[in-house]
Amino acid sequence: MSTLAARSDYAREILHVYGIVTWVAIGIALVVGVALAWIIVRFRDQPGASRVPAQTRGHTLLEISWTIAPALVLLAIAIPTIQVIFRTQAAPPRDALEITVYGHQWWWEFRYPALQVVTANELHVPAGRPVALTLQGPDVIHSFWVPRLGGKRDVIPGRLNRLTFTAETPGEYRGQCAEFCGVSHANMGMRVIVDAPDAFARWVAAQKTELAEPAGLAAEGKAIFAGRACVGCHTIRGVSSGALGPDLTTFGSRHTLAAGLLPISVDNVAAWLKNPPALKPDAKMPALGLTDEQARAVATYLIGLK
Ligand code: HEC
Ligand SMILES: [Cu+2]
Repeated sequence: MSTLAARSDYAREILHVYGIVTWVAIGIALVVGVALAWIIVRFRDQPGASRVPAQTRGHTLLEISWTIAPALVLLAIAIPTIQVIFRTQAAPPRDALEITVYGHQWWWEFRYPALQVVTANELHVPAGRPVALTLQGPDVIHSFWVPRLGGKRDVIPGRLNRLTFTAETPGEYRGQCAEFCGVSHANMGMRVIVDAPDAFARWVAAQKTELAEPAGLAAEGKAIFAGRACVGCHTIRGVSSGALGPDLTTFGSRHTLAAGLLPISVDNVAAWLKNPPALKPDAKMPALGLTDEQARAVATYLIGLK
């Protein structure tokens, strides 16, 4: 999660301004440091020196120059900064992939309206194509931040913020909510998976294929899921249509559980289902009193959804 290893046009723009500010600051620090060292040595107390050195008041040239010099420094920083603000706030190109990002306490929802795909916590984007994120939120302020790709941009209830970037290199990039949003703010991670264009097309196709009817333990899990409150909060295409929690239609194709909290495995998912707030403080999914066997059956069913 380093802003210094930029892998998108947007992140490079920010790094460019960051570089200018850093070099300007290093230059000023050198001038001040050298001048200070020189003054300390040159004007140190010496045997026989008079106690009070000559006093200067109202030196016009000095006062004008230390007003103009900082103004020039600020100008040198402001020009590239303002240019970058305009470049990164420009309307997204026409061929951009539209994605709506919802920041929830404490997980991320990603909707691809044109592709009719909905997922959570792991955002897939194609390399080399601009993506236009629209950020919005139903509860409190969050902030979308994937240091190597883009952000921070706040996710503000009642307001649409935009963030456009083109990811360069396929790979996995970690992100994190960057605006304190409550008890589990630190547990509100995300991953952006940048796919080569053909891999992205395969991922989209996989999100939309008909789900196979489960058998054995997974079939038991499906029956438990369908008979419980789960259906009121979670969507599984063809099974339920809840909207308070993440869409689980292709839960098994994700790598992590509950916004990057744990890797997905039968043990971890079963532990989550038995008592979510025990793993993630104040999680908005309640413990629903599943037994160990029931939790394992549902976990097996959910992991099979891919
Ligand atoms: C009151 C609504 C509610 C109910 C009922 C509920 N959940 Fe959840 N569930 C949520 C919320 C909200 C989250 C996101 C929690 C977080 O990550 O902070 C979640 C997260 C999950 C996750 C992790 C999803 C991911 O993408 O990482 C799974 C799996 C899950 N729930 C399964 C279930 C199952 C199975 C049931 C029924 C036994 C159930 N839930 C009942 C609201 C609910
Ligand atoms: Cu947060």
